[in-house]
Amino acid sequence: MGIEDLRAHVADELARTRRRSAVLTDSVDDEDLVRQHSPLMSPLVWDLAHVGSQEELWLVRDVGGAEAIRPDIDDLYDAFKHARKDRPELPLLGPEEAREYVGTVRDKVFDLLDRTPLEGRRLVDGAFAFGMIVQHEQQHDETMLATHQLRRGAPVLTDEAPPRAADADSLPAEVLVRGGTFVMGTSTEPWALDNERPAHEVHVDDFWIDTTPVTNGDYQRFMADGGYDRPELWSADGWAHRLHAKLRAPRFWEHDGQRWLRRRFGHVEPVPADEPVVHVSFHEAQAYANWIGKRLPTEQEWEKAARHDPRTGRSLRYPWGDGDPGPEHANLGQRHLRPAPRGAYPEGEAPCGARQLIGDVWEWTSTDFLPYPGFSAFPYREYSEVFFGPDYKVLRGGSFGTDPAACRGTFRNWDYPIRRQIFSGFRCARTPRPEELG
Ligand code: AVJ
Ligand code: FE
Repeated sequence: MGIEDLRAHVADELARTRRRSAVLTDSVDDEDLVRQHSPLMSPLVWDLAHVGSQEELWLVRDVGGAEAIRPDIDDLYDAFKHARKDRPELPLLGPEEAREYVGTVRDKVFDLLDRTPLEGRRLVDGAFAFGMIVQHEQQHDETMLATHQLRRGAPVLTDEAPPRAADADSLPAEVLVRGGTFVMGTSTEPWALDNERPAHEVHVDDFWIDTTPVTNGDYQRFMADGGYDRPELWSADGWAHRLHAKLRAPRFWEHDGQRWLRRRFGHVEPVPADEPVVHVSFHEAQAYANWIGKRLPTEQEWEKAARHDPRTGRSLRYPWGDGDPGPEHANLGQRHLRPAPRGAYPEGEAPCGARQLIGDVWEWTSTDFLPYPGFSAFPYREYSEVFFGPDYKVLRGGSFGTDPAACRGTFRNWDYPIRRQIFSGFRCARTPRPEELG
């Protein structure tokens, strides 16, 4: 892409992303905008002004070298200074002030975009800082969508039904990925964040991986078989959490005496058996995997299933190849506010035959969030480095709430193993028995 095309592309992405942020914040009234819908989440009005504040810090000040617009509010919107549960008590900008502030910042960013060379990947003159800010806002759009899911009251968001695949019923339950090395991570993907870098070779042994994510129907069989009452299926931490939090079903499920219903953005509906299960914690995913005699995939296995092309030995950008995600490939971008039925998106299939690796639900892996060999924090330690360690588990693939520009075959998300207000699901993997390999 030439520099002028890149400039137009960045401008389009900024504008497109802001339109989604506006839908998420203009669709509720002021009372809902400033309210805390769960102690796990910020008020929506905090996310909105935080998006503007990061854009002011990273682009207007650091890249543009311009004077601060609102130095008095830096602290309020610093995610490290105040826990989410404490944010409603802060003297936050009100709805109108927040909208005006993000608009002022954005005007300055468009001026800056016009005079930035956009060459290379340096913070001061490259396109990366703009790409990072676009992705930061998109990540908050997903966070705000999760807040919408926690909000009580009538539906305010609209969506379309996701597609169904004609061959869904004939898919195998699992596919085999042969052992060997592959290239994990990337050194060339322009908008890849620091934790996805650098590209490095990894050896992975033979493994089976589920063709699709585990569905609600599968998960209900685990529940009906006493899954929530059998400590031997859970890790020690998982079982302690299961008892403490009184878990008995995925988040947002309710039993009406006859059947399971789920709340979904203000709708209450029977749980659809053929949709990937969503709003489960790592601990629940792990218990399910134990129950069915499998395990969660490692992060390395997940990425190999999603990217390795055995015909060429190369790692693809996405399961379907190197082209950007289209609506035919994956359920991304908040077009559908639910996962697509099991087996959807045949055109998004990976070389190994697995489907729905990108989009639909974030998939828990068994791997702790750690740096790749050769990692270097860029542009700030606070994006990922401060989170590395055993407290966070890696999730892969993005969800229906993730923007296509904020998700790649290499993209890494992370969260605490107890979290389930995010759009999290999983698929299982297992090590082959010798007689299965031939
Ligand atoms: C990558 C989703 C874990 O929301 O904590 C947003 C993204 N970082 N603002 C988060 C993020 C700073 C991050 N996750
Ligand atoms: Fe943020």
